[in-house]
Amino acid sequence: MNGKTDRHDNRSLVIDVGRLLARARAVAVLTGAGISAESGVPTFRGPDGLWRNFRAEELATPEAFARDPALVWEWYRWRRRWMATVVPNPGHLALVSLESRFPAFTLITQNVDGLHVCAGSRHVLEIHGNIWRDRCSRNPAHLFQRQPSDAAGSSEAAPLPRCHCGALLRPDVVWFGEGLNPAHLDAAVEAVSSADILLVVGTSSVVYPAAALPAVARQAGADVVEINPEETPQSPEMDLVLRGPAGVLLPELDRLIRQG
Ligand code: BJW
Repeated sequence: MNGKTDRHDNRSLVIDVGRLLARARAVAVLTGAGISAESGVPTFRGPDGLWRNFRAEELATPEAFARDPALVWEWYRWRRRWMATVVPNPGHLALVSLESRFPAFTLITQNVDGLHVCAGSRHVLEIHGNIWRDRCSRNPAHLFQRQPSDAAGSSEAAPLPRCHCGALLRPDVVWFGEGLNPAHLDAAVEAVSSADILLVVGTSSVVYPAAALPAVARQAGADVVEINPEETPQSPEMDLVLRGPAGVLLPELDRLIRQG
């Protein structure tokens, strides 16, 4: 198949997805790192997802933090400095616009960068937490909001942050082996179970329990659509697949919906 045919096929698929959206009353969207890639936030997996030869699975764990909190904080401070410089892209903004068109719309994100809320999305579940909050490693009720403007000063050599109780602080994010906030997970399951359509955008669909949400939606009768430039292990199960960047395809879908 040549590039021209690919583009033509994608166009007609975009129109198909636009038709599904036009009929829908309840929409759920599951996003992953890929939606922020066009803002300049590195994804986790693939050759560009490595940080100093470490994989996310080696750093985003309670064991890694217990073993070497300085290394884990170094990674998070590096990511915060990076994220402090980025802004929402057309993919985030298209989801803001789409939200206003449906009676029920839930945006479930695995991203911790806060860009959906920054863009203006209202009904957002940040199921893996938020990198701009610190939490006490001894008392999880002790939370501390950080600002992107603080990130510039957080050099790698700075002392590790501590709670007023003396314990180390950690980013308020969900690491491997840790449970998600049950209220967030319940709300996400409820949203995909009651959705007419679930858009799965920019995720490799390998990290659970988020990766189970498309199957939950499908079993409840929703159409499930993947938006990703690359094949994922779940692509064969999708009702429709749009191959391409979220920052192009989501604005196209939004335009179709606005045109009626
Ligand atoms: C574009 C693009 C463009 C690029 N446009 N797209 C069942 C089966 C097997 C294993 C498990 C299971 N249940 C649980 C597990 C274990 C584990 C797990 O899933 N392991 C797998 C790796 C096998 N899960 C857990 O441990 C979870 N906890 C749990 O289940 O606890 C049980 C429990 C219950 C009660 C008590 C105690 C325990 C927790 C998982 C937490 C994941 N955390 C991280 C770090 C968050 C903090 C941080 O950011 O620092 O979350 S890991 C990392 O992966 C991060 C992401 O949110 C997550 C998903 O990654 P994502 O978003 O998909 O990114 P990538 O990089 O993988 O993919 C990017 C995609 O974008 C690619 O496909 C590109 O093609 C695409 N793309 N440009 C559109 N322009």
